[in-house]
Amino acid sequence: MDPTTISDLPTSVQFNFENGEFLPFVKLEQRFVSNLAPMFFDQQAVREIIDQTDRLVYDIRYYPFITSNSDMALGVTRIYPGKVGDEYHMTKGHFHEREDQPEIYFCVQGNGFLLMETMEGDFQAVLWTPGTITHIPPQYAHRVVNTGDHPLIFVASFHLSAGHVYEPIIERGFSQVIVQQNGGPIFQSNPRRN
Ligand code: M6P
Ligand code: ZN
Repeated sequence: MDPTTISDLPTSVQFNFENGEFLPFVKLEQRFVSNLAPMFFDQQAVREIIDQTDRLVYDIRYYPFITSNSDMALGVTRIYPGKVGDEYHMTKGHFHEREDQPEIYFCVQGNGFLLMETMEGDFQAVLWTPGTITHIPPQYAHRVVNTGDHPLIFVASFHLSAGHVYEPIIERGFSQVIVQQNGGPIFQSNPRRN
């Protein structure tokens, strides 16, 4: 990220609880269905969306609070409501490259689940409502799923040096997926693992 943000002085940004934006921010990333293509299990639904009009699934605003000897970062993610096939919109999900790096996620707005899973297969799902704050221990992959009708907004705090590892998620995904059935979310074992 932008090295010009290095500062050894206290730094604040102003967060807007209504829309999840904050100012100033250093980087905005947008992730469309095409960027997440391997993450969804219904590949035909993915292709249909990409062939028609690719759709924004979530965006992330970042601020790296880099000092001369620390690398704390802030990320605010907004997952827009929607589904790919029957599977709800979600983040890619990732492991941290460093095995000693946890993260804190704070659900500000919206409804859904935080999925966490270790390489050994310990799977945990936490129901998320506004105000839920979860500590994600090191070595748990983490993904947020928006099962509501409104944007799900969450604040993340992590070290930049933690790193992101996406390969295991691309290859196998989480052990459970969340799909809509009879108008509400249900968990199913991931068809990609069968
Ligand atoms: C949070 C943080 C970021 C992450 C983002 C989106 O803001 O955990 O590090 O990049 O969510 O998650 P993902 O990279 O899994 O799509
Ligand atoms: Zn993380």
